[in-house]
Amino acid sequence: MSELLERLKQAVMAGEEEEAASLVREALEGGLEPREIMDKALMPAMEEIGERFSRNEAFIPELIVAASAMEKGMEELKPVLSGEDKGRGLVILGTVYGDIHSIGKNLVRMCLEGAGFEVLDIGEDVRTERFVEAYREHRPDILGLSALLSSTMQRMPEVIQAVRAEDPSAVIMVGGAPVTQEFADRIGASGYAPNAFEAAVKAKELVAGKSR
Ligand code: B1M
Repeated sequence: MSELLERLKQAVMAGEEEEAASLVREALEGGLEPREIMDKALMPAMEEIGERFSRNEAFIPELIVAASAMEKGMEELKPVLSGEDKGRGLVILGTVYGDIHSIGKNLVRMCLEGAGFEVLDIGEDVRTERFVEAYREHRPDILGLSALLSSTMQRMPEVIQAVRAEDPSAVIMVGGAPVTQEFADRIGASGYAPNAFEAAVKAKELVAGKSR
């Protein structure tokens, strides 16, 4: 199996979409859990391509094709992640303004849906006013903010402030590679999760806390 995961990692890094999808199917058929496939092949592929990018050994086009292959692979995980539970509540999810990274957010969406949440994904590069509008219109149980850049994570406090001006009890969860628990606490977020699987766990805790 580890050889299969290594091939999957290489396929994602090379941007081979069909190969990535087929290897994810093969891994699932072989009995691997989605989390293992994520942690041992898909995530390491993105980390390695990101590191190569930092060293000027890979460039934006390579990042883009790797991202597409990653998304293709993730699509195969979707049916397996979707659970039977429904009706845990509504989450509005978006990547903050100035940030077009979508993969992490999409994976969080899939895991939340799998955990029984309805998710309204309002996309990437979302302006603060748009978060407020969506919050006002739908009154979600949780608002989820994602950021992948150390510059754009600085937008999060602004969104939290604006949404809390609308509803002081708004429950807001934050995450993304540069975001930490310490940062989340400092900006007054209600919750933080380091990855998509933990995001589903944290979201359940947050709605349970709300109903007490
Ligand atoms: Co960009 N990029 N990128 N990029 N990119 C990073 C993030 C970077 C670390 C690469 C590097 O330099 N090593 C670096 C950021 C440095 C920093 O600020 N700290 C970077 C940069 C610099 C840039 C550009 C500025 C490059 C340029 O143009 N010069 C540019 C910015 C564009 C913009 O947003 N304005 C840019 C562009 C891009 C692409 C468009 C080419 C592409 C994105 C394609 C897409 O998303 N559709 C891209 C990619 C692919 C990456 C890397 C390689 C991979 C990101 C990814 O998808 N990871 C990334 C390097 C890396 O991460 N190692 C990099 C996989 C994904 C599943 O993980 O997104 O972390 P992640 O999500 C996790 C957790 O963070 C968490 O759960 C997810 C799943 O477990 N999580 C949450 C995420 N959101 C959450 C929300 C929650 C809870 C948990 O609650 C609501």
